[in-house]
Amino acid sequence: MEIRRMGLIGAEITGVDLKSIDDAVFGRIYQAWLDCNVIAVRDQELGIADFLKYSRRFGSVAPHPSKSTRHPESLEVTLLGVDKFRPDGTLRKEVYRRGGEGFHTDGSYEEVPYKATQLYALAIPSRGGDTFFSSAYTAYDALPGHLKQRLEGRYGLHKYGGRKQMNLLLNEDDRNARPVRHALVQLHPETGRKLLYFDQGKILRIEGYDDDESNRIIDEMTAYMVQPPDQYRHQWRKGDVVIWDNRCSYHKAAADYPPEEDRIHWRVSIKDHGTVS
Ligand SMILES: O=C(O)CCC(=O)C(=O)O
Ligand SMILES: [Fe+2]
Repeated sequence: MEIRRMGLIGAEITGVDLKSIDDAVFGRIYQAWLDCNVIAVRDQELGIADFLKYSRRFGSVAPHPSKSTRHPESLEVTLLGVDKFRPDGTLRKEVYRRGGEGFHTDGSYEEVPYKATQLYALAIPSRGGDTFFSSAYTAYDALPGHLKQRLEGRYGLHKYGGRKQMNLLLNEDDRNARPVRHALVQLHPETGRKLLYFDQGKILRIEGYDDDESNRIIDEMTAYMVQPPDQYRHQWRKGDVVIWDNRCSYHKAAADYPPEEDRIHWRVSIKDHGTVS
C-alpha cells in the first residue's frame, strides 16, 4: 500500500484492496486520515456490504435525515446523483447541486455531528464533478485576531437548511427539528488541534450577539471561507473511496458537470466521537 500526500491536506492511497485489510493496514490508513483530513483510496470494487463493513472501522454508520435519498435496500447508505430528473424532464437542482452551495461540514444540525463522511464512486461524468476540501485548522489560524476574539467561547445555533431554509431533500415532517448549538472554536478530540467549526449554510445565529451583529459576523466568516488557505481538489475516478474527517474539514461539490451524465456515489455518515469545546 502506498500513501501519497497531495498537499497540505489530502492523501491518495493506492495498492490496497479494502475488502481484505488487517488491523495494521487499517491503522496506517486511519493515521493518514487524521494527519491529512481527507484520504482517497483508488481502484476499489465494493458491494454495499463491503462498503459498510469498511466504513464501520471508522465508527458507527448513521442513516441520513434525507429519507427520500436513502438506498432502498440499505437505509444507512445515501444515494448521491440518483433521480436527478422530474417526470417532466426538468432537473432537480437539490439533487444535482447537493453539497454545492459552498464549503460546509456535514450534520451540524445534529447534537453530535458526524465524525466522518465517506463516498464511493459508482459513476463519474466525463468532465467536472470534482469535490473541494479545506481544513478547519487552517481556517481558524487564518482568521484575523478581531474575529478570533469575537468567536472564542461562543456558540452557533444550527439547523438543517440554515437561514435560507434549503431543506427540499427532507420530508416535510422532518423540517421542524430544533436547532442545536456547537462551540465555534473547538479542539479536535483525537489530534487536539484547535479548529473553526462553522457552516454558513446551516448556522442560524451566534448566541450572545443581536441578530444584526450575528449576521455581520457570519457574513464576514463566510467571506473568509470562500478562499480557504489550503485546499485539496479531488478529481474522481470510478472506484474511488473518499473519506473526510468532518470534525476538522470543510468540503463542497463543484456541481458543474453535464447534468445529462451520471455522477453517482454511495455515501455514509459515520458517528462516534463528540468534539471538545
Ligand atoms: O458530491 C460531492 O462531491 C459532495 C457532496 C456533499 O457535500 C456530501 O456528500 O456531504
Ligand atoms: Fe456535504
